[in-house]
Amino acid sequence: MTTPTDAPDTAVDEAAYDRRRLRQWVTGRARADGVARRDLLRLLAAAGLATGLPAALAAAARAATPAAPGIVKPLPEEWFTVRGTNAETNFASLAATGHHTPVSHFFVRNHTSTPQLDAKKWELSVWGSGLAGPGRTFTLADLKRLPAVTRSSFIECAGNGRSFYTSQQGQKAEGTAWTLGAIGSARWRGARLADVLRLAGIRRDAVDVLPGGLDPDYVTADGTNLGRVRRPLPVTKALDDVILAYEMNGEPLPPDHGAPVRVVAPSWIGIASIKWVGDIEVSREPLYSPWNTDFYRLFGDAYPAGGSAPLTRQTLKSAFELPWNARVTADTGHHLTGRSWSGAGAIARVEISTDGGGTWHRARLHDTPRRADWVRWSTHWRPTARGPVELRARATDTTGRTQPETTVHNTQGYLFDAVVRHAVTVV
Ligand SMILES: Nc1nc2c(c(=O)[nH]1)N[C@H]1C(S)=C(S)[C@@H](COP(=O)(O)O)O[C@H]1N2
Ligand SMILES: [Mo]
Repeated sequence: MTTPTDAPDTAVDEAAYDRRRLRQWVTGRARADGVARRDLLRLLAAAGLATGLPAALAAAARAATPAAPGIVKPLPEEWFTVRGTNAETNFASLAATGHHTPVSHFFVRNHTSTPQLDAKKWELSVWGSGLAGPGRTFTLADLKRLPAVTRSSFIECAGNGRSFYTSQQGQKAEGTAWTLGAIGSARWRGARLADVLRLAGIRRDAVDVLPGGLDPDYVTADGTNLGRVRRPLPVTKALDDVILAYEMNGEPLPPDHGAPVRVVAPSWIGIASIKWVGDIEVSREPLYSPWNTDFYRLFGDAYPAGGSAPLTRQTLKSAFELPWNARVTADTGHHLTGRSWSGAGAIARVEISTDGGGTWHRARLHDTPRRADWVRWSTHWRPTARGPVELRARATDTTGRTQPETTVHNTQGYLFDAVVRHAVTVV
C-alpha cells in the first residue's frame, strides 16, 4: 500500500482522545498541574477548539496559534498544514463546513507575504497600448458603483495534488508538496472586469491584460528577483466571466485573500486570480511574465522543449473529507463524504470504490453541479475485513472526461488528475 510521504500521518484516535481531554480541561473537568496555561491554550488552538471558548480564553488561544510567515489569519493545525509561505486546508476539516469554504478554512497560497493595504487609499490603475485613451484609475468606491455580480467559484492552485506524482507514481515534481487541500470555494462579489476595461477604453485590437499584485516582489531560491506577481490573461477570458472581487462569502475580502480587491478567474488555475491587484496593463502585443513562461506550462518528456501552451483551466479531481490513514471500525456503517470538481464543465457523476478499484458504485450528490464549482457527495460503507484499504473516488464531468488511473508527468507537477488512493485502516 502506498502512503504519500507528505500526507499528514494522523493517528486519528489519539487526536480524538486529545481533543476530548482538552475540552474537559476547558470546562474544569481535567487537571493540568505544572503545565503552563499558555501551553494548553496553544494545544487548544492547534486542535481547532479555540472557537466556542470563553472570549478571553479564545483570544489567548488564537494568539498562541502557530502561523506561516506572512499569513495574517490564525492557522489552527486541525484545519491547516503549513507549507512554507502557504497554508493547505486539511480536507477532512471541510466535512464541518457547507458548500462554501469559510475564510477560517480557506487555503492560502502566498509567493511572499500578505500586504496589509488601506482600502481607503487603494487605487487600481488601468493603462497600456490596448486602451484608446490615457487609461483610468478606480477607487474601491468607483468599483462599488458599478453593477455588482456574485459568482460561486472555486480557486485552486495548479499544483494541487502535486505530492501524488511522487507517492502514487514514483515521479519527482518541483514545488509545494500539496495533497488535495489547495482549493476552496467561495461566493465572490465584485465588479465585472469587462465593465472596468470598457470604462478604461479598451480597443478592439487589445490581446492581453496583465493584472499585477501589490505584494512584495517574488525572489526565487537562487536570488533572482522576478518582480511583482503578475500573469497575463487573454482578452477573451478577461471580457468573459472574470470579476474584480471585493467581497468573499458576504464579507469584505480578508487580507490573506487579496484585500481590498482581487481578480477571480472562474475555472482557471489559481495564479490567474491575482490578489491585492494594483494595476492592470492592457496591451496590443501579447504579454509575458515568468508566470506564463517558466511557470504554469507543462514541461517534461511528454511535452515540447518550450513546454505546453500556458495553462488555463483546471482539471478534474475528487477528495474524501477524511484524514489520511484514518482508522475506521469494522462491521459498522460509515457515512463517507467528499467533494469533486472540474475546470472544464460541471460534475456529471462520482463513483466510489472501497475494494481497490475492483467495483464502483455511484455516490449521492448533495449540490446541483455547476461549472467552476465543486459538488459535495456521500456514500455509505460498512467494512467487514480488518486491515489497510485504499478508498477511491472518481469523477466524470459534463465533457465526458473521467479521472484516469495515472496522469502524464510534468516536471512541476501541475494538474494532477488521477484517482487518489486514500489510505485508511479498518480496525
Ligand atoms: N498578488 C498575488 N496574487 C496571487 C498569488 C500571490 O502570491 N500574489 N498567488 C496565486 C496563486 S499561485 C494561487 S493558487 C491563488 C491562491 O489564492 P488564495 O491564497 O486566496 O487561496 O492566488 C494567486 N494570486
Ligand atoms: Mo497556485
